Amino acid sequence: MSADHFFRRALRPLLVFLCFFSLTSFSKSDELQPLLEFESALQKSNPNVFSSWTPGNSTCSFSGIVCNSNGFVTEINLPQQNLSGVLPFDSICKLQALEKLSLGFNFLHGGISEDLKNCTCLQQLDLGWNSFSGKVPDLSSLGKLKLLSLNNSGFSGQFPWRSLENLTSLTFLSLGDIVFEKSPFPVEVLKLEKLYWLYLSNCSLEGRIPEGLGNLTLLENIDISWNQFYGELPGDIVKLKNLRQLELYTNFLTGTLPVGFGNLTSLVNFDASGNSLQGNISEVRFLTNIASLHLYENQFTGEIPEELGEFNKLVVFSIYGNKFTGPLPQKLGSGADFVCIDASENFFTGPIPPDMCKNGKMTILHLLQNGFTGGIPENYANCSSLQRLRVSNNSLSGLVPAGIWRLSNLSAIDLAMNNFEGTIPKTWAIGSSLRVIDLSENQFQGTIPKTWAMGSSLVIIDLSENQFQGQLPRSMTNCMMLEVIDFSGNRFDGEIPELVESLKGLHLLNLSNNALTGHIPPSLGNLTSLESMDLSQNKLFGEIPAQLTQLFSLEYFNVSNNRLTEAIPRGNQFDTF
Ligand SMILES: *[C@@H]1O[C@H](CO)[C@@H](O)[C@H](O)[C@H]1NC(C)=O
Ligand SMILES: *[C@@H]1O[C@H](CO)[C@@H](O)[C@H](O)[C@H]1NC(C)=O
Ligand SMILES: *[C@@H]1O[C@H](CO)[C@@H](O)[C@H](O)[C@H]1NC(C)=O
Ligand SMILES: *[C@@H]1O[C@H](CO)[C@@H](O)[C@H](O)[C@H]1NC(C)=O
Ligand SMILES: *[C@@H]1O[C@H](CO)[C@@H](O)[C@H](O)[C@H]1NC(C)=O
Ligand SMILES: *[C@@H]1O[C@H](CO)[C@@H](O)[C@H](O)[C@H]1NC(C)=O
Ligand SMILES: *[C@@H]1O[C@H](CO)[C@@H](O)[C@H](O)[C@H]1NC(C)=O
Ligand SMILES: *[C@@H]1O[C@H](CO)[C@@H](O)[C@H](O)[C@H]1NC(C)=O
Ligand SMILES: *[C@@H]1O[C@H](CO)[C@@H](O)[C@H](O)[C@H]1NC(C)=O
Ligand SMILES: *[C@@H]1O[C@H](CO)[C@@H](O)[C@H](O)[C@H]1NC(C)=O
Ligand SMILES: *[C@@H]1O[C@H](CO)[C@@H](O)[C@H](O)[C@H]1NC(C)=O
Ligand SMILES: CC(=O)N[C@H]1CO[C@H](CO)[C@@H](O)[C@@H]1O
Repeated sequence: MSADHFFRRALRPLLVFLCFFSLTSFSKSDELQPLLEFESALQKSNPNVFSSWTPGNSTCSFSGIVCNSNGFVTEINLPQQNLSGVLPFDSICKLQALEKLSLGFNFLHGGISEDLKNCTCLQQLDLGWNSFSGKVPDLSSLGKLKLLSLNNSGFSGQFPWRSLENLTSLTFLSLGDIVFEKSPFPVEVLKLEKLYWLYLSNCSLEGRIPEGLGNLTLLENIDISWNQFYGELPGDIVKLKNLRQLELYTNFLTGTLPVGFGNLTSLVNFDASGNSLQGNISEVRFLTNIASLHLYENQFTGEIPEELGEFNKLVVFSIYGNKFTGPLPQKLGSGADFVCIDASENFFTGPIPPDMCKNGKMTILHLLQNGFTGGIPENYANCSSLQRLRVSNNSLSGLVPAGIWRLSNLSAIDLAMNNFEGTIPKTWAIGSSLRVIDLSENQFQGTIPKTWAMGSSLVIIDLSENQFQGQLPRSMTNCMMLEVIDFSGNRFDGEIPELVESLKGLHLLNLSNNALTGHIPPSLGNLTSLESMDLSQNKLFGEIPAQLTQLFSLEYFNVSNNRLTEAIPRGNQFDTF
């Protein structure tokens, strides 16, 4: 950046002078007409913006207009003004001293005419976030451009990549989120030595990423995500010592992180997720400024370097869906305002790092499907910021720290497929944000409090395959948002409670493999959204209530292995089961 600053300060007066030198017969008064044409093209969309744009006022006092000391218009600054209409480039480019056209975040439509090539003094062309159409015209006469921002502007077709060859002053190039014609990586970019910003995300690029990016040593941001790049990362990117953000996600990249990757010590955000990268990430241990590290859905192997536990800026760490092994660094997250970890679907072993919520900021703790052992560290019992606690399919065991059940911001608690034991506290007041409780396939035992979950916003309750006993709670009859109730594979006894029609959204009711007795309540016929009802392997008796024939959504119905007198009511949709 310092070189760029120098460039701006030292050369700006000279450029202005050069742009003026050619204006022989042009005078200030000639600038009113082009501006009024600009106004009339856009005015209807937001008259307020143009209230000062009247012939009675000096053009230089029009809102959004900046003039130089000689009274010539150098800037049109009207970003985020809800402007719509077609830009009259024939008029705009009559403003022969125009250096900056900033109209991002509007609703401009139509195309850019060839007249743009007359805007030869332009240094900043900012038209991103608009609804233009058609191709971007040749830009090679805009040799003074430093900033070209067209991201998410609606253009299409082939971008004039060749023009970039002439735009050697460019420091900021943003062409992402545009459906261009497919193109290989534009090699013209490799000559733009002043670039610090390169945003080419989601703009139909394909093929290999060439060597040469490493020469653009002022780069601070490279975003080439959401393209179809394949092959290996160019080895020379490790020369980009100023790089703060490197976004490579959602491509088809293979191979390993290049040798020397650890030299990118300025990196703050690194996202390589959704590729097929492999090898270890041992060089990441040098990237001590990293705040956000996304490597999920790749083929990475090896251990997470112990040094990541010392990183005191790391707040988001997402590495799910790889082949990592070994333990997580036990100090992970302890030195930072750590917010989120997702290390699911790897082969991690060892204990859960205890201090990730040390600063009370953590919201997501996802460690599903690994080989973690030990318990849930006591520290998380006072992590009141926690919203999602999901550790299913591990080898965790022991008692769940009591405070966990009381965390009031939790929306999901998923402890399934572990060896947890103990009881559900009698006083567990389900927080209003809790949607999912999955305790299935553990060793939980004891009874469920009668008024448990009363009036909550739960969507899924899965307590299956534990050793719970006693009566089913009556309370969930008024959990209006419930979609899944699975209490199967426990030791519940007593009768099935009346489940009233407030459970309109219930899709699945599984009470199988318990010791339930009594009749099947006719009120189950009120659960009109039910797709699956399994009451098998209990001690139910009597008849199947005729009301159940009203369950037209039912696709699975099982009442086998009970003591019912008649298996299935005749003459209804159950005949098909
Ligand atoms: C000049 O612009 C101001 C708003 O900035 C407006 O109130 C005023 O009416 C304009 N003057 C004339 C003569 O149009
Ligand atoms: C643009 O429109 C939105 C929605 O109508 C409005 O909230 C906003 O204030 C407008 N902005 C300007 C600068 O007029
Ligand atoms: C550009 O400027 C030249 C000379 O001022 C003029 O003749 C021409 O019509 C303008 N427009 C285009 C599209 O070249
Ligand atoms: C672009 O640059 C080339 C080589 O530097 C030059 O010959 C050509 O005139 C330039 N094009 C325009 C339109 O300025
Ligand atoms: C890619 O860009 C197109 C066009 O702007 C947009 O519609 C789409 O949502 C973008 N995709 C992503 C993943 O951002
Ligand atoms: C990068 O710089 C090296 C050394 O200055 C040079 O040999 C090479 O051609 C450059 N690569 C590109 C693609 O410009
Ligand atoms: C990383 O930086 C060190 C020290 O500056 C240097 O010796 C080494 O060659 C660099 N590695 C790579 C791969 O560029
Ligand atoms: C990581 O991979 C590199 C390159 O394959 C290898 O040299 C290094 O020993 C590996 N480091 C660890 C800790 O496995
Ligand atoms: C939780 O309690 C432990 C021990 O009392 C304390 O060190 C930690 O800072 C607390 N965490 C939060 C988020 O309050
Ligand atoms: C549990 O994890 C194992 C691997 O550890 C995996 O094979 C299995 O599919 C997972 N089970 C479920 C139900 O996700
Ligand atoms: C629920 O079903 C029972 C038995 O079929 C019926 O008598 C009752 O009216 C229904 N309840 C509601 C609230 O619809
Ligand atoms: C990421 C990026 O380059 N975003 C740019 C998108 O366009 C707007 C308006 O031109 C710019 O302000 C952003 O910087």
